[in-house]
Amino acid sequence: MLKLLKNWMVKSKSTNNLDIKGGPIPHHIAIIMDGNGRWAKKRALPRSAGHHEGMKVVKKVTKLASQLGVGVLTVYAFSTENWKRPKDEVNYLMKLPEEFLNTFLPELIEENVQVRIMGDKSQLPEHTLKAVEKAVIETQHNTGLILNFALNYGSRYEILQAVENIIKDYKNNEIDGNINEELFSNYLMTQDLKDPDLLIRTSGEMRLSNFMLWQLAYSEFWFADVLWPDFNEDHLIEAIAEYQKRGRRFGGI
Ligand code: V07
Repeated sequence: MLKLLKNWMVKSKSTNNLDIKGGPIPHHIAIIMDGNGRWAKKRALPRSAGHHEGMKVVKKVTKLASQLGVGVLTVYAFSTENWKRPKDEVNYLMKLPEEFLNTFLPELIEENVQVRIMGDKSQLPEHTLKAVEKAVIETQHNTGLILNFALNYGSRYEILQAVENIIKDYKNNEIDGNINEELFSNYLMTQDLKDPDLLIRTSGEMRLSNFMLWQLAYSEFWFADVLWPDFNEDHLIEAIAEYQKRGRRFGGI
C-alpha cells in the first residue's frame, strides 16, 4: 500500500506535495458529486457530456481511495429528486451504471473492490437494475474497498423505511420497544457500514441535499470549489490532509 502511494506521489504533478502518510486515513468517505451540468455548459456541451466525464472521475477517485487504504467510498450517483429532470437526461443517466461497469468492472475486480448499491431499487429500469445486481454479486466476496453507489437514494425516504420496518418487526415480536441508535442504524440502507468520517461535496454548494442525514451526524465536511469532472487525485489528497488537521471529538471535550 505504501509503495503504491509513493508511486502516486512521484507521478503526481501536484505542487503542494501534501504528505498524508503520517495521519489517519478516513475509513469511510462520502461524496456528493456536484457540478457535472455546469462543467458541460461552460464548454457548450450537452449535460450528458458532463455526466460522462464525471463517471470517469468516479473510477479515478476509487482507484486512489483503494490505494490509500480507504475502507468505504459512498458516492451519490442519483437522488430520488433527480427523476424531475428532463426525460432524455434521466434516460442517459440510467445508462451510466452499465457503461461504468462495462468499462471498469474488470479493473475493479482486479483491485479487489466490492460494489454495493443503496437506494430504492424498485423504481430503476430493468436494464440498469440487472447490470448493477450482476456487479454486486460478482464482487460480493471481494475484501478490498467497498464502492457504495447511492442510486435512487434519498435520506428521508431511507429513514421513513427504517421506521416502517421497525414497527413491522415490533408488531411481529421480533424486537422489543427499546429503540436505540444502534438498532436504528441497522434498519438504514448503510446497515453494517460505519458512518462516514469525511463528506466531500464539489462545485461550491454547501447543502446536504437529502444525503445520509443520520449517518453524517459527526462527520467532517469538506467543500471543494471545483466541478466534479475537474476533481482529481490532488483534491482527494487535499481533503484527507484537511481531515487529518481537524480534531474529531464526537461532541465530547
Ligand atoms: C453517474 C457520473 C458521476 C457523477 C454524478 C452523476 C452522473 C457511476 C455510476 C454507477 C452507478 C451504479 C453502479 C455503477 C456505476 C453512475 C449514475 C450517474 C446514475 F453500479 N457514475 N454514475 N450512475 N454519474
